[in-house]
Amino acid sequence: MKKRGQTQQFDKASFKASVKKHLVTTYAQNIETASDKHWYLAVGKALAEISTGNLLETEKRIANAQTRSVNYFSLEFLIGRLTGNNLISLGLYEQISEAVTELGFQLTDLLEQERDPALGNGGLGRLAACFMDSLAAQEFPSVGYGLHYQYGLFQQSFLNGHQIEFPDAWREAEGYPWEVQRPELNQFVGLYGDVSSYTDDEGQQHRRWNPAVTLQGIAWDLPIIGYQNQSVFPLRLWECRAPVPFNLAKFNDGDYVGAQQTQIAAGNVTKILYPNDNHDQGKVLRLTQQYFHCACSIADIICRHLKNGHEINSLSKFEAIQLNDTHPTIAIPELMRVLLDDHQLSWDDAWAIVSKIFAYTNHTLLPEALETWSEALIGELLPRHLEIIFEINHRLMVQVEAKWPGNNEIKRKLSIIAEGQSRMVRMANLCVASTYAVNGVAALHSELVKRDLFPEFDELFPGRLQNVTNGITPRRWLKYCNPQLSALISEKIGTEWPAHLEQLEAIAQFATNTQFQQRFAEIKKQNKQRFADWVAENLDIELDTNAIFDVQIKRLHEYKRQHLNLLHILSLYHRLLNDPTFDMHPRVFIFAAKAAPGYALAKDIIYAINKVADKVNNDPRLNGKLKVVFVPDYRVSLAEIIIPAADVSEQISTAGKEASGTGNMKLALNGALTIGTMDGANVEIREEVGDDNIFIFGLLVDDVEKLKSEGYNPHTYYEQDSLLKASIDLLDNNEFDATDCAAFSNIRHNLLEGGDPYLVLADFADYVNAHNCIDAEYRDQTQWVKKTILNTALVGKFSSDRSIRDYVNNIWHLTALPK
Ligand code: 26Q
Repeated sequence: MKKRGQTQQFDKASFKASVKKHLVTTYAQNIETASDKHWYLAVGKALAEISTGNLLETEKRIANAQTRSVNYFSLEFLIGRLTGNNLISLGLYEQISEAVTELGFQLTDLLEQERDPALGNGGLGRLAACFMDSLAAQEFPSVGYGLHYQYGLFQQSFLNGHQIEFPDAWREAEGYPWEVQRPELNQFVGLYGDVSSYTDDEGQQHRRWNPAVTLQGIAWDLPIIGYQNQSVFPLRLWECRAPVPFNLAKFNDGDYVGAQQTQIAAGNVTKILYPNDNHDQGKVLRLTQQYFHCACSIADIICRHLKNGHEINSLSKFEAIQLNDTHPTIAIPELMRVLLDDHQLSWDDAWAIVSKIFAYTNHTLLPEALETWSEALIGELLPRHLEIIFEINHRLMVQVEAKWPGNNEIKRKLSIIAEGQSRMVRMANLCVASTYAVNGVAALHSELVKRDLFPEFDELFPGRLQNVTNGITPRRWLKYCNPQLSALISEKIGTEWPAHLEQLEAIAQFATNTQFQQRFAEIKKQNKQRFADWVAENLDIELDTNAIFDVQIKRLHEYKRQHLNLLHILSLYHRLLNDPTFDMHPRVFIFAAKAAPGYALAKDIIYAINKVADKVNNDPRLNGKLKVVFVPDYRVSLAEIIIPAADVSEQISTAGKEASGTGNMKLALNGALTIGTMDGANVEIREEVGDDNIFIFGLLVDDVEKLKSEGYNPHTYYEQDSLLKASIDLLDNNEFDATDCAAFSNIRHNLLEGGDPYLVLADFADYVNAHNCIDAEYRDQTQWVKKTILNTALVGKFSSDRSIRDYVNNIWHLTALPK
């Protein structure tokens, strides 16, 4: 047998020939005149030749290993640019760089040509991408299933401070070089129609769904390349098209245009990613997307299982399905339907399989984000699935009755169907009832899932509710995005750490070593300069790299409290102008965030920050001590240059609201100190880095609940804290915006008259205090640098490799492919 090496065999001459071939034959460009963009595309295609070969090899190895695979179902995969990262995984970065230089280009320039595939909103989608990377790095058999959206998350720009949105055609005109179609895997999907009964030859009663509409699923694979191990696993994305021939009857009637109607409708299904984050809207098209995704993916899994020579009854032995939040929940009744109606299994046999295949990850406790679908809508779109959901619910209610006889209150709470004006299907309840494991995404969050969200389910199904703390891939979020720090670390502790992040602990011993501190600090400075150059070039704002770079980068949401950060900035502005004794180290506040297009207050907060930025950046009275930069169009590739440049990481959600956060992990890994509440994974970051190396402030989860139940009144804080009053009043006196103060007064109104639902005012004083500590401690550079080194050293736990091993050991029960 051919031995598989650690890194890819490489022949520079044939690679260069392949690039040229693609330039001419795939992209129809002349070698002499082709642009950087076309050279990038051709390099991508030449590399994809290698990864596609390895993908097929890995597929065979999995089939031969006769082992269990996990199928990660997610409506979002926020993978970021692939080329640079894949070069690292292939172990070919240096060689390709050389080859590209010989072709007359700089590899780094070509890599800048790649658009981010923005097939996700934020944390949940990025988590899915990190998990795929870690599955491949550790060679656990896996497939990611998602949607091939034509347009990813909107592109954001600012017009007079207001967010405006543009469609994101991430594949551009030429297509994405890394993707490959798999026509033999295409699927058909039904929708609408009715359900009928029939009796088979043996006198058995069956149900049959007769869909009124059929869609076609086109399979596209993106390669997930294992870190220096040559295994490649598919991220399989389904594109929806109308099946050909479309409406033949109409076509033959001469209604050529009418015959294409269905094609137009089918084209809508995967046209666009919904831009909501932590908010459910209940749109038919969204449910159609979810079902389309699940039907294609379930069909693909079963095809693979049967093709590998297995019986349908052994499905759960070979396949696990992880549901990334409730978004793909409809896969549960879909698999039941296929087993019952297509494979004619009994309910009990089908349920025995289904209830051993699915596991569900919960990412939120926010009520507005818990998905429900109207019974009427599901009944219309998926009539057979509604019947199956009713039957699952009926059996659940029988179990509840057995455990709590006569207790209708618990029945009402646990029921999959919520009673009310219009009956709703609760997707989270369906998940908990049908899966063998449910997990939260950080220790605190998982406790709250048990204590507040599903206490009775926890009693009914002991052990089902678990925790798997999130993680991030160290390949993209340290090795790739921070090459200088990576080189320094490798120099000290060897080169194995990207695959074994716990080894970083060994650099803690250098935290007080003066020479190491100097080099660490110098690298931070250079990363700050790299970002400052980017800001100067793209936003025309000059930044001083001696200032503290204070970073809040994440979706814009009230619970994340960008407006608390804004109030603190206003307090500094107020003090600089009104308190002659006030001194502060220069600070740059860096924001990047997209607001959901329909989220008015979130957009007002963006506008207000932009207006404050305009003013403070140009106010000579501030002596350059205060700068505010709102970087437009936040995306993975921007995070890759902001994160290594950060001194301070803002993780300031109201306690109990942020399930985990993962930006907190990326920033700490790159040596930023966290200012944060006791929320989500901040709690565990504090545990790892120690209290001296993090700035914790604010109410705890229990304080929040107590304060709310006692009747929280923001006015008392406003009246009693003069700095808070001065800061809030700045929102209302045309200081920053002479023309349109609506945004400012909306924020003020939300905080004072609107009841301040996220307790911004209650946490303000403690937040300001924590910032004062940061200011004081930053001035002692020796101490500060020591703390930043310890942050990098002590966050190895947050590698997504560890998260994946937790899933593997406690939930999926997989074995890695043999070497
Ligand atoms: C739901 C219904 C209809 C349309 C869209 C949605 C929708 C889409 C995306 C609902 C939620 C999301 C995304 C949620 C999300 O990103 N949650 C974050 O997940 C991270 C990974 O676990 C956590 O770190 C964050 O704390 C959590 O907010």
